[in-house]
Amino acid sequence: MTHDEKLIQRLAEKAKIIRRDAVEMIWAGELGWIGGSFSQADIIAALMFHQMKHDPKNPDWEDRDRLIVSKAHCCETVYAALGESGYFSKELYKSYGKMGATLQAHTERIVPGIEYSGGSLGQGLSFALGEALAARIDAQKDSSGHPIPRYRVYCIIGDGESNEGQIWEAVMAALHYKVDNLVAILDHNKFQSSGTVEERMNMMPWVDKWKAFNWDTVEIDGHDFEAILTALENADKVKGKPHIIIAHTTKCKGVPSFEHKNLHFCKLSDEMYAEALEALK
Ligand SMILES: Cc1ncc(C[n+]2csc(CCOP(=O)(O)OP(=O)(O)O)c2C)c(N)n1
Repeated sequence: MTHDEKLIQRLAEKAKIIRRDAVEMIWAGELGWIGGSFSQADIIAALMFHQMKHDPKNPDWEDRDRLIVSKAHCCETVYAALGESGYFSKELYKSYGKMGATLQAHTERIVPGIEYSGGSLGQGLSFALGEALAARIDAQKDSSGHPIPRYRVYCIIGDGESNEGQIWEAVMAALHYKVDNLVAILDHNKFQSSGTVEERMNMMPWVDKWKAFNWDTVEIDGHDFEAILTALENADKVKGKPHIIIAHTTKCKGVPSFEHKNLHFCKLSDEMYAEALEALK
């Protein structure tokens, strides 16, 4: 263990809060993406409550680190992390998914703190690459004349989403431009909307694929804060290439009776709502 136990506990508590708030949103909206939103919750907590430099009072601060959630359907834990950080009032959760509401079922840039409007999968990594390249503009230079990027860009992609060809175009381009301030995180929860990733489009072995593209590649347990923090910190140290963290996760993580089920886009019954709140007390 290299990280302070108190830090790990604080992040675990934040992850629980954002899962609980996500449940309230999905309950209020009568539909939601519980599975994929919960699988990425620990990663989101580590990024937003520790790793990233950002300022809820100044969401457009030019030098902020960027979080691009390419699997933008999994919006509830992202909104919950923003609300918990103070980007907007948690009152907004009550209108989640309603006609005309700010918080819709795919992230949109109208929400303070949201960097990317998504929904059509496969495009966020390209967007993140553009943001990462932009961080070199007007950047200071190191002693050998290389630009020191003004911020880092984190991009969460899905394993089902990785069927999209555009992901792999971005992978090639990011290496070509040696974009080392770009960290992609694969939420490898083994499911997509209509079944397992393996049965829909088997892309194994994942690690070999990313390594073949010469990205700095690491494979971790995406629910282990120690592992998440270490991977994020190590990514800062490797220069000259982009980084991929292949995070093994569990769809619906956090509510034991939901785990390993593909609750992709679903309505919570009264019993499920009660079970979720009980598990996340
Ligand atoms: C271009 C495109 N094709 C299809 C869809 C429909 N769709 C919504 S979610 C989803 C599954 C994505 O799987 P994954 O990235 O693994 O998401 P997770 O399981 O983490 O929710 C699909 C195919 C879409 N939103 N965009």
